[in-house]
Amino acid sequence: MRMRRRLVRALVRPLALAAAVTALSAGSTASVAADRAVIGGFPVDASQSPWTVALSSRDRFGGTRSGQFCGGAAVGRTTVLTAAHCMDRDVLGGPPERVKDLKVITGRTDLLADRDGQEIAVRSAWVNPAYDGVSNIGDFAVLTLARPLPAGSVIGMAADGDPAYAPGGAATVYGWGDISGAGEYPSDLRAARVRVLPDASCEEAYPGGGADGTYDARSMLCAGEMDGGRDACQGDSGGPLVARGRLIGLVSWGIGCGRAGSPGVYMRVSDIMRTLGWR
Ligand code: 4AZ
Repeated sequence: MRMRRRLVRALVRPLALAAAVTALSAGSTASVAADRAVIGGFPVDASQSPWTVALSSRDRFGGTRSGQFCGGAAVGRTTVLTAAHCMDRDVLGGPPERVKDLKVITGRTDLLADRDGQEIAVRSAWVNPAYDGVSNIGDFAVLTLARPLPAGSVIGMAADGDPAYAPGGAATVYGWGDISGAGEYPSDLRAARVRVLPDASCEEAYPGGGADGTYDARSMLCAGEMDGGRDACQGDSGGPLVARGRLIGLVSWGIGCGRAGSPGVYMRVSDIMRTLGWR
């Protein structure tokens, strides 16, 4: 495991992933899966967060966990927000339109339960052209689906000035990502309760200038626990951070997962709305 990394990777290691799944299904790490989560989380049913979708390509990531490699948040019946870095060439092996089986999965708690929920093809992917993989600024993309998601799958976005962004407030992050920071991918959806943190916490943790990203308070949101323990991790990228029932963030980056002094960094949804002219 790399101790320091600029996270910006979805699941770029399908083989490590397959090994982790084997370990989980063999039961050797089942207790870890049972009591941790995202990092420090708990299991949730897909019906409790119907706007949390999995991004999938079995061609690219293998079929065991339904091809899941990132998360996404449904903000319209045919519109899903995710992270731009999930659409990177080094994640997908080429531009998204070349990934013929790129889909979102809705209504499936357990990625091993291939028949649960629905798989909906991605018709087109718009990747923010201003995304900068060094600072991590602008890490979002908009997926347009070939068919609508089921009714009730959409979450409202918190506009600029919404109290849901206030530091100290409770928020929840959802995903199928690494539960330990060591490449242990669960098959079931999980969630972790975190807090919205002051921008200063992430400005201190991520001042920029090195190989790590740079925290930009205008377009990013800082969340987690200063003592660590609850956080998003690899494979959760693009997925939702929700407060007061509204979408406030998309999982983007951080150093490591759940480490004290290194909170999670999210794309700030109000700034995505501003950039897209959605208001
Ligand atoms: C990742 O690798 C990643 N702790 C996403 C979020 C966080 C860390 C890593 C936040 O995609």
